[in-house]
Amino acid sequence: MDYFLTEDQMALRDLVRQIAVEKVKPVAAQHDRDGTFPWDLVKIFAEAGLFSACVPENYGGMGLGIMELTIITEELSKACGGIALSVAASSLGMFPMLIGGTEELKQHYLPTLAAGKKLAAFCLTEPGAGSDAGAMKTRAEKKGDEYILNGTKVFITNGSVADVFTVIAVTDPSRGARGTAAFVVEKSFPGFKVGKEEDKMGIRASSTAEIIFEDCRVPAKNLLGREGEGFMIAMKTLDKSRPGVAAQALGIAQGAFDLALDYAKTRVQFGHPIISLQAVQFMLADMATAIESARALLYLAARNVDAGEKNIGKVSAMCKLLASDVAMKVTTDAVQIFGGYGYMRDYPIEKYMRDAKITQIYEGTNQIQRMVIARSLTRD
Ligand code: COS
Repeated sequence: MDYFLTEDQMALRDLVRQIAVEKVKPVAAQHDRDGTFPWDLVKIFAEAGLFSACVPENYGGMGLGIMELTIITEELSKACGGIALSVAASSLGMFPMLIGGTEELKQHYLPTLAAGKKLAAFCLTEPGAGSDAGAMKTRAEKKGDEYILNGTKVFITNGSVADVFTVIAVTDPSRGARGTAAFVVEKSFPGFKVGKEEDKMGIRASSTAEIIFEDCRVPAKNLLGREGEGFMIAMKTLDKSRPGVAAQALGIAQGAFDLALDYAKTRVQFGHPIISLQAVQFMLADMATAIESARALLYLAARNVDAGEKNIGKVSAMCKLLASDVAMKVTTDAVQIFGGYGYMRDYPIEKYMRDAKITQIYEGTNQIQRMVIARSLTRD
């Protein structure tokens, strides 16, 4: 299908596809089994400039957009949805800086992050504030020219491997979501601690950890935007980042589909390859159709975000909702086509099903995406 990619976008896609096939695919199963973070691959991604896609050129980036990040994430996720997340989650951590950072702050942090020399992470979720992000309790109190942070963030992607964290915390508990602020916090700041590293069902090559602030001292100049704007910055961040989750889901779906199609052509039952059976053909037809519909909506959403369209929240939520549901269905059907072998860890297909599940949950569950879409419909 022709999605009207530019020459440069096609060149980027081909480059990342090559890295995915040659470097990521051979080690994906090992990282999944051991739950280890792919530091060697991070170096390769950094050399290829993948961490810099969404960073403007004056901060050392390629000055590209969400469309290019989508291409990168989709291609890497075809090989491994967990390994792909190292790039996507670092971009997520950088978005609040791009949205609310001062010139000085952006000059200070973005070049190193764009070069992939350090990784970033985004801290919003708390034990008691998941879908209800506004219920966060992490406190930030101003004392002189510092903010003192206390609280715990959970399920932080890149949590144990990042050096730079964008953190949303409460500055005025009496004002709800309007009493929050966003900060850039370095791992080296006093009072910063990495807590429990999670042992997950899927995306096991990605780090997911608890982040603890115990009288953590953050310079006041690391405030993003103004006090009161934290929740708004978080929501704007998610509007930009949800296509990234859709891209991850799409890549996972495509990777599983490609394997299932190949398997159906070679697996012989009843004297013929199973692809000659209409039951299998119809499954593959439905899978291919669902994947292309998810891709079409995702590319539209990414282009809308890059064009600076208003109300990107709706289309961004729509593409994440569709692509992640497609990923779950397609990977489940791919396991079905593999039959008993599909259920075995010796074969690569069950990993895709495990990796797919998180895309329906994080950066807002699909129930929250429906809420965002419905609110937009009623408001418009
Ligand atoms: N862009 C800018 N501002 C936004 C916004 C957006 N997309 N969405 C909401 N806001 C603003 C609202 O305008 C409102 O501001 P005012 O008080 O000034 O009017 C404020 O933020 C609060 O918004 P709202 O009342 O809609 O908040 P709710 O508590 O009802 O919840 C949802 C909003 C459910 C959408 C939000 O909590 C959410 O996205 N939850 C999921 C969180 C998530 O995705 N977590 C994943 C972890 S991050 S990897």
